Order: sequence, then structure tokens, then C-alpha cells
Amino acid sequence: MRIMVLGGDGFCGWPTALHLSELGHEVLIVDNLARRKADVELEVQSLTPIASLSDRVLAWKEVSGRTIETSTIDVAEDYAGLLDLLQGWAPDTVVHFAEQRAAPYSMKSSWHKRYTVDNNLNATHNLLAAIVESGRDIHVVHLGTMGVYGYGTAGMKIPEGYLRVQVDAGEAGMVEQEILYPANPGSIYHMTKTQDALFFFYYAKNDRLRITDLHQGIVWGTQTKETRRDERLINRFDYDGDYGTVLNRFLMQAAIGYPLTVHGTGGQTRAFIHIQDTVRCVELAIANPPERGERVKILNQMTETRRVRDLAQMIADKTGAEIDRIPNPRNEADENDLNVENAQFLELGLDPVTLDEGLMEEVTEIARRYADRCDTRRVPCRSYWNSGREAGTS
Ligand code: NAD
Ligand code: USQ
Repeated sequence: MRIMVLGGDGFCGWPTALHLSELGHEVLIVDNLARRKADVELEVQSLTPIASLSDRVLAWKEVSGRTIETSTIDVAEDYAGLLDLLQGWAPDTVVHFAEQRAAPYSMKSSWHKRYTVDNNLNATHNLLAAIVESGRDIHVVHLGTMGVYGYGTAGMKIPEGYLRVQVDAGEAGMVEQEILYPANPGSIYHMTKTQDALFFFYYAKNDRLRITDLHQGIVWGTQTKETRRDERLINRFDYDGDYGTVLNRFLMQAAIGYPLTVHGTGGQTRAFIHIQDTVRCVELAIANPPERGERVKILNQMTETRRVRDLAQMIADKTGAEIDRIPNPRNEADENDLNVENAQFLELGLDPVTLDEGLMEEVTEIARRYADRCDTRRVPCRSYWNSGREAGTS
């Protein structure tokens, strides 16, 4: 298959591009390197020393004999360039990772809010409009987020995208319907993903585009089977207060002797998935597209749920790390239970990697190896959800 990976230089996109190439697909990475530029803006760098995109693909050629092509266009701004690629390179599938993905980054200032909205909505909408204009039957596999649902329910499992509801239709009695699960974003970033879901709903209905939306939990780990093959293929590792995600941050903090930064009570429960399972899930989603005319296929891409304070305690017990409870910069529920349906990927053959399987050790080992690259001034989260959170009054 010919597969374009939008955002293929990023944390999830790079290992996915390698995995798809290893499976024998033709791969084209499209990435405007915005993520590397954000590191410059934030005066931080990936904990792991990542090679440039051109060195990465050269190294992959040396190691595997396979070619990955690249293009550095901005898919949110260069509509004509994107259309040219869809028509000229002619992909069967486009995997879409090309969005600004950090909730704290999206909340830093009005500029960051506007950039996140402009970038994410235009990237997604340009892709959909360009596929229609190209006239090609291209399957879109998009990386969405568990955060489109919010993190609480009326007590049931969060279903995969659609909610069965009964509405009172008066004389017609109770009518059953399936609706898109109500959106409940917790940041500007998450809000863009709920808007993406509406774009998909519309284009699947109006233009019969084949679209799969993967509502992914927090990705942890750094290496996959392919990125381990050569130092120049190493994946990025974000540890800073904007882009670092909770489990990788805690593992890295423990490795360098920095107290674990639990926000608030740590009662927040979230869904998690290891990066090796991310690439496997994308493989499975590509192999199992919806039919033309079918509604958007939505799968929950996560393998387990954990409470933040339990993660911190588990890591503290293993490593002796201290736990630091800090005022929560985010406006989010102090405590929530989370129960998520993920039957579709299990039925497709996903054999989940879980936290108990030794891969936490690998993250710790990587964090220790590159500890000298860590700037501890960049560890605290300094992005506040609102003025009350900043002042510590709400
Ligand atoms: P990332 O920031 O590491 O990668 C995104 C890539 O997209 C970057 O390389 C960036 O340069 C590129 N990009 C952004 N805007 C672009 C544009 N306009 N044109 C071309 N390229 C552009 O993020 P990631 O962690 O790899 O996440 C990838 C996707 O997966 C995101 O959409 C994110 O919402 C989703 N996701 C990530 C996680 C996670 O824990 N990392 C969890 C759930 C969902
Ligand atoms: N948290 C801490 N301490 C920290 C960092 C985070 O307690 O040092 C808490 C946060 O307050 C939050 C939870 O941990 O309650 C998760 O935060 P996170 O930064 O790990 O994850 P999040 O902001 O939700 O975003 C990440 C990815 C995003 C993806 C999302 C999936 O950056 O791209 O969409 O996970 S999900 O969370 O399932 O919506």
C-alpha cells in the first residue's frame, strides 16, 4: 500500500512510519517540523538526541534497505501542495498525526490558543477537502484523543464513539438513536479534536469519504522494535511541562531524582497505551477500513486506565522517588473514574503491552542515559488554564 504519514517526524508518527515501512508499505512522511520549532520556542529539547528528518530516513535506508520519502509542507497552510501530493504521489491511505498535540501548550496564551485552533482545524479540513478535490478514494486514519469524551461518565463504559440514546418523541413514544458521544473537551487542544470529529462526520456523510478516527489515550514509552535498531532512529522523549506527558515524566523524574509532580490530589484517572501498541493499532486500522458510505469508524485506542496518584505511588515504591503534590495548573476534576470500551482493537488482534511488563524499565534506562540533556528548569508545568489557577485561588 502507499501510505502518507502526516506528522511523521513526531513522537507517534516517526515510529509509525518506520513500522509501516518495515511491513513493506511505500511511505511518504509529510511534516513541517513545527514540533522541532516549538522546542526552540520553549528553549527545551527532546531528552533523547533525535537526528534530523533527513538523517533519520538515511539511517533507515542503511539499516533496513527501505526508502521513506519526505516532504516538509505545512498541511494547514499549503493546500495546493497537499493536493499535489494526493494527486501526484497517490496514496491509498493517509495517516493524520499532523496537529499541535499538547494541552498545556494550547493554553499558554491567546497566541497559542489561536495557533492550535488554526493549525489543527485547517490541517484536518484541508486534508478532507483536498481528498474530495483529488477525486481519489483515500482512507483517512486520524489520531484523535480520549479527551473528546471528557473523562467521566454516568457510570457506564465510554463506548467507541457512538452513544445509544432514547429520546421521548411524544406520541411516537420512546425512539432509539445512536449519536456521536457528546463532546466534552478539557483544553483548547482537546476542543480541536472534538471539532475534527464533526468534520469527519460531515465528510463521511456528504462525500462518502472512508475515515477512521482513533481516540487514543496517553502514549507512554519511547522506543519501538524499529527505533531500537539504530541510535539515529531513536524516538523523541518529551519531559518538559508543556509537551511531556504524565507517565513518561514521572519515570524520567524518578530516574534523575526530581520529586514526582502530581497535580492536585492526583485523583485524575486517564487511559494509557504504550508506543509499541500505537504503531500496531495504526497498522490494524489501516488493514480494516470502513466501506465507502459507512459512517466514521471510531475506535478507542488505549489499553488500561490508571489514576495519576497511583502511578506516582507505584513509581515511588519501585524507585524511592519523592512525591510532590503541587497546585493543579489545569481546570479539571480533582477525582474521576474512567472505564473505557476497547473491544474493537482486541477483536482485531491487539495483544496489549501493559505497565507491568518491564517496559517501564526501558524508559527509566533511557532517562538515566540522557539525564545530562535534561534542563530541570523546564520540568514544572507553567501553563495555567485560567487566571484563578494561575493565582491559586480556584
Ligand atoms: P508530535 O507533536 O510529536 O507530532 C506531531 C507532528 O506533526 C510533528 O512532527 C509536527 O511537526 C507535525 N505537524 C504539526 N502541524 C503540522 C502541519 N500543519 N503540517 C505538517 N506537519 C505538522 O505529537 P504526537 O505525540 O506524535 O501526536 C501525534 C498525534 O497523535 C496528534 O494528533 C495527537 O493529538 C495524537 N495523540 C497523541 C497522544 C500522545 O500521548 N502523544 C495521545 C493521544 C493522541
Ligand atoms: N499531570 C500531573 N503531573 C504532571 C503532568 C500531568 O499530575 O507532571 C496530570 C494532568 O494534570 C492530567 C493528567 O496528568 O490530569 C494527564 O496529563 P498529560 O499531560 O499526561 O496528558 P494530556 O494533557 O491529557 O494529553 C496527552 C497528550 C494528548 C492526548 C492525550 C490523550 O499530550 O495529545 O490527546 O494525552 S487523553 O489524555 O486520553 O485525552
